[in-house]
Order: sequence, then structure tokens, then C-alpha cells
Amino acid sequence: MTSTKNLGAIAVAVAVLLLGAALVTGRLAHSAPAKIAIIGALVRLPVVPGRPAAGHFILNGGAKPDRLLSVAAPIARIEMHKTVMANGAMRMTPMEMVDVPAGKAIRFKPGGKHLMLFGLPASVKPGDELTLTFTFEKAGAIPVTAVAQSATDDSHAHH
Ligand SMILES: [Cu+2]
Repeated sequence: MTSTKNLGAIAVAVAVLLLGAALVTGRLAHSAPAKIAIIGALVRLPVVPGRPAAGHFILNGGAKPDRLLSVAAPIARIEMHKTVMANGAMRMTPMEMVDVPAGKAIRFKPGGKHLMLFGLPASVKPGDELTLTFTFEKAGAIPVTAVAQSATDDSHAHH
């Protein structure tokens, strides 16, 4: 014995479920496919002119694992470095490549992985924008705009 009142309640419940499903699928359609992304790129200029500059950024992994093979710029020679402790001292060693796991964030920051830019012209001033080309094994070449920052500006250093 089903009353019309109950049928009405069921209809509302079904409508809510359908609406919910539509919202969920809509959201999925917008978020996929996740792409590799480089955010917050900056180039920290050297305290002493002529010394190498450092490059910092956050690398967000995409939907599939990838590898960062190189970072290049027309106006400097760039190496990827990591900082390691050896005999109680911090040392930097070059990295040939950096594994980028799917969906993981890798921070290139002071005291950790970072870029080293050699031969950057002294004419580059804080606020200037430099184009760095990130080359990945699968994603290919991705141009990234990095903002030059004074060595004494620590507004980004505490991440
Ligand atoms: Cu270094």
C-alpha cells in the first residue's frame, strides 16, 4: 500500500541522487587530465655579481609519472643540483634527471634541490622575467616564466 506522499518523497530522493551524480561527473570532467605544472618559479640573483644564481619553484606531478631531464635558458648555463650532507658539511651535487611521481609536489628550494644558473648577465635585475625551458621525458618542453629576485629578498624563502 503505497501512498502518493511516499511516491513524492521517492521522486525527490531520486532527483537529488541524479543531481549529485551530475555534479560529481562534472567535477571529474574539469579536473582530468592532470598536467605537470611548474609554479612559483623565481631566480635568486647572487649576492656577489659573477657568482651563480639559484632557481627555485614547485614542480607538481601530472596524471602519470614523468622525468625532468633539463632546464635551459638562452642567457645562462643551468644545472640541476641537490644538496647533500657529507662529513657534516652541506655539499651540492649535479642531478642528471629528477623523477616526478604522479600527483606529487617536488620543491626546489634553498637547502634542497635547486637550479644553479651560471653566467647570468649582471644586467638582470630584480623583477625581470626570465624564460626557462623545462624538458620532460614524456611531457616534452614547457616554457616557464621565472621572476628574478634580489638575494636579500627573503619573502619567498620561508616555504
Ligand atoms: Cu647548487
